[in-house]
Amino acid sequence: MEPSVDRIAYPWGSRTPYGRHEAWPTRVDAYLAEGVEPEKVDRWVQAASILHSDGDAMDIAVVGNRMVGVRGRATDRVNHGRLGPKDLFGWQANGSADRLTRPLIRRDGRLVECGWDTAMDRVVSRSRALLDEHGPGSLGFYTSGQLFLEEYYTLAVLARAGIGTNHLDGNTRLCTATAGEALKESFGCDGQPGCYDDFDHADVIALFGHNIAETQPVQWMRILDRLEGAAPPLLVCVDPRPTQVARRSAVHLAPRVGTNVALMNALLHEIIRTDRVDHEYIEAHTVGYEELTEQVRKCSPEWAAGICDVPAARIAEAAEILGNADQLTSTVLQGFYQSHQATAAAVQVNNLHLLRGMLGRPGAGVLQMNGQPTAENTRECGANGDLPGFRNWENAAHVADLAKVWNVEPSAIPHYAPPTHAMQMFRYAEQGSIRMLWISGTNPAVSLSELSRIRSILTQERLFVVVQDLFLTESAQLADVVLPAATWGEKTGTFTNADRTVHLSEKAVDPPGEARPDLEVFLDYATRMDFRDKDDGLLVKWDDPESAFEAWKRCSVGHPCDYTGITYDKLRGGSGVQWPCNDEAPDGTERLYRDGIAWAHPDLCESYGKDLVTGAADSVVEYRSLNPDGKAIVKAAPYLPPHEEPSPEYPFQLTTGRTIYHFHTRTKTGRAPQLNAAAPDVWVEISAGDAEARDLHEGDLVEVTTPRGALRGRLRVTGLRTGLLFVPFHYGYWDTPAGHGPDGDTPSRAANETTVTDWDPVSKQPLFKTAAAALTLVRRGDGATAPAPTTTASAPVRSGAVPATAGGPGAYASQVPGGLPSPDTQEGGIR
Ligand SMILES: Nc1nc2c(c(=O)[nH]1)N[C@H]1C(S)=C(S)[C@@H](COP(=O)(O)OP(=O)(O)OC[C@H]3O[C@@H](n4cnc5c(=O)[nH]c(N)nc54)[C@H](O)[C@@H]3O)O[C@H]1N2
Ligand SMILES: Nc1nc2c(c(=O)[nH]1)N[C@H]1C(S)=C(S)[C@@H](COP(=O)(O)OP(=O)(O)OC[C@H]3O[C@@H](n4cnc5c(=O)[nH]c(N)nc54)[C@H](O)[C@@H]3O)O[C@H]1N2
Ligand SMILES: [Mo]
Repeated sequence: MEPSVDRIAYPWGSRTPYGRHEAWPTRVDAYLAEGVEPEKVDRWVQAASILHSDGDAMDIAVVGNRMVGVRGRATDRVNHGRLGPKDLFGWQANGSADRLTRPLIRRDGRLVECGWDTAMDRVVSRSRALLDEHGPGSLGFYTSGQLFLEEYYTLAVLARAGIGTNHLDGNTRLCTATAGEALKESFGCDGQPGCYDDFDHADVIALFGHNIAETQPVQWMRILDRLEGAAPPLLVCVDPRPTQVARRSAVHLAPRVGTNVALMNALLHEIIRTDRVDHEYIEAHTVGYEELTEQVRKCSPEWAAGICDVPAARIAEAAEILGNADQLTSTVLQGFYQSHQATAAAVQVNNLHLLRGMLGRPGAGVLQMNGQPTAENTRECGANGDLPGFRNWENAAHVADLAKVWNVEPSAIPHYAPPTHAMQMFRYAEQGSIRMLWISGTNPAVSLSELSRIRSILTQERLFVVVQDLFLTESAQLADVVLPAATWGEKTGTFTNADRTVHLSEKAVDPPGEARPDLEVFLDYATRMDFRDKDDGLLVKWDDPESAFEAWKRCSVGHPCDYTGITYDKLRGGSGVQWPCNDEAPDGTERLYRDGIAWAHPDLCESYGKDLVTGAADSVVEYRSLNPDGKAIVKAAPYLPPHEEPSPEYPFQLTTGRTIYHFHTRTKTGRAPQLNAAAPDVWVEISAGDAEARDLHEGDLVEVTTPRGALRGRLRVTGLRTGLLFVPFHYGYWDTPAGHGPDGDTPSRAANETTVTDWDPVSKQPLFKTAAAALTLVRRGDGATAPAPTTTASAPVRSGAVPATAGGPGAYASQVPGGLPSPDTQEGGIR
């Protein structure tokens, strides 16, 4: 028997310690459904995880036409065989009995089943009528960070050059818009500078608003293994909650939410004051250093302490560690990206790396992290608010080049204004100029801010809504046409993780019923709409995943995300490959900017930059005069207070986020028994001090109210900072007894009932992390406990008071090599 571990109780499994600059040992994790012996598996089909941006490579075990388990791929550069809890158990959702198997159309107010012809006819006839009557601007496409590259590229071609609409964006707007924007502001172009291997070499790892332990658990295993090996790294954590990352950090800074820029400016102030600046690097590779020096001159730790409510000495200590690092690796995610100064804050992390010359070598890298598994592809393929291949919509040569690839006139590609961002698309739909919204692979009726508003937009009579999904989600229930999609494991395609690693994910089983891969749906639409190029040839010239991939390669030639050296065959059998991959780099590229900044030249850059306070775009003339030689741009920003501050009526700050066991709106993880049981319902986290002051206790049923709405959940008393409440945003209404919370019989439980319609002026990413809220007691818990995990940031302050989270017999997964997890890495109740 292979050793096995309850991977709900021990999400990170056991340790395989390794020393600095050594290779991370492999550990192959596998889980097979109960009763399935390894020798009974018919075949193992290569894939990668689709439940976060890590890109954990895995094989799917198949018996007949049924998925029965998964196993990590030892040869892959990303995970060296390891899988996280969602990887191990999440695949079960594919086989769920309530999958959509036939298209649905709304007839007399109700959704009824129909055939594909009927459904597509309805979509096509509405598209045609709108094009005739209202023009291309009346059609909008809101897509995902969870489809495959081939699907986004096809969608981008048909929406931009087929329909000719500017209204195409992804839920990546909610997710990684700031990552892309921060990279453009600093380096002139999107593209992740660092990679995961940097964790092997770093002596300091700094995590800015990133709960990597829960949201990329496999990379956290890597960091845990380094912490237990020779020459462990020092961690610096910036997060208001006591995450596992915070618990293992040398310095944990827990700022008031929404004050990241103040904190960053103080850290930069200290780096400059103590002259830990790599002046040679600054001179050779950057512009803008003087402005930054000026901006942070007065931002002492004492100044920031007053704003962030973090001791000045602690800030100085963090700066000391960052300033003394030989090899600094930093990661940034939603604690920075989903707030009012998102881009401004994320750019200051880039500045830290530029100041310290920490770029382009092992261990010296910044990861402006992605969240979703395929968000990178949404961005590269131009299915977000950008043009494909990181082309600059304001640069006529870039548009002409794209037009050549597509064989259309440049005027056929809308570039009269910036591509419309998702928040604006919903505004246009609200106001009536967008009259058809095709939503694929996202569930805005749970994931967008201010849900009462989203529901009222989607249910308008004049708006024709198409939803393409696996399940009858909260959003699908509001649609006019529902298209049943095949997903991961049921279709073939590629996708790219947060460190530019491209994986192939192959079809393992047939989709249920008449469900179709998204690519087929988009191709079918293109055929029915009869989109043509300028020679009257077909606009979309491919007909399957591999030919779509080959078409994308032609679009990517000579661009940062150059895929020309990658083929499906190259991706089979071994490890994923990092772009750029071409003749000069046939095996892919570990790090960007090894030989200086490559894509910031005015003729090459993806963007001419924006003002970090107002978001106003700079002109090409301004950019050329600022950065004629295409160096990195050190861009300064002043701190501005959050838009919504606590008041007597709403005395708390409210932030939202994730738990390790669930993915987003739980359409998959809510249908995987082990994952669902670990965190079955919403909860509300409060600090011990606040709980005591208000005589509130673990398990009390409370209501959280903001000017937008309210939700109810049981209380968990944790070590998060005073004055703050936290609510996970995973819980919508599909598995509650009666309809949508606020309109139905069940009280609402979706975090986004309370969040605000507001966004970062630069990246347009919505503000899910900062709001002000009131808290009231609804009912005493009387011995009940919150349905929150004990293994994570949600651990109760009093361990022992709450039963420890465990998965039991159904959650044991094998690990090779084995060994038992050490209890001291599992703070929070596991004994
Ligand atoms: N288990 C799991 N993993 C996931 C996902 C999932 O749903 N579940 N989703 C994937 C996706 S799409 C994404 S985008 C990523 C997100 O990954 P993360 O960004 O790591 O996750 P979040 O929980 O949204 O936010 C991270 C942290 O931000 C902190 N925070 C809140 N406000 C502030 C602030 O003002 N300042 C600072 N410094 N920190 C703050 C929170 O306390 C929280 O711990 O995860 C990916 N991985
Ligand atoms: N309050 C709050 N709100 C947030 C956040 C937060 O931290 N706090 N985070 C934001 C972030 S970072 C993100 S990424 C979003 C995520 O928000 P959503 O994108 O709305 O969340 P998901 O539940 O992942 O929705 C994806 C949908 O696609 C379907 N799907 C899965 N695979 C396929 C496929 O292959 N084809 C098709 N057609 N459909 C598929 C799933 O069933 C699901 O309904 O939420 C955002 N909202
Ligand atoms: Mo995300």
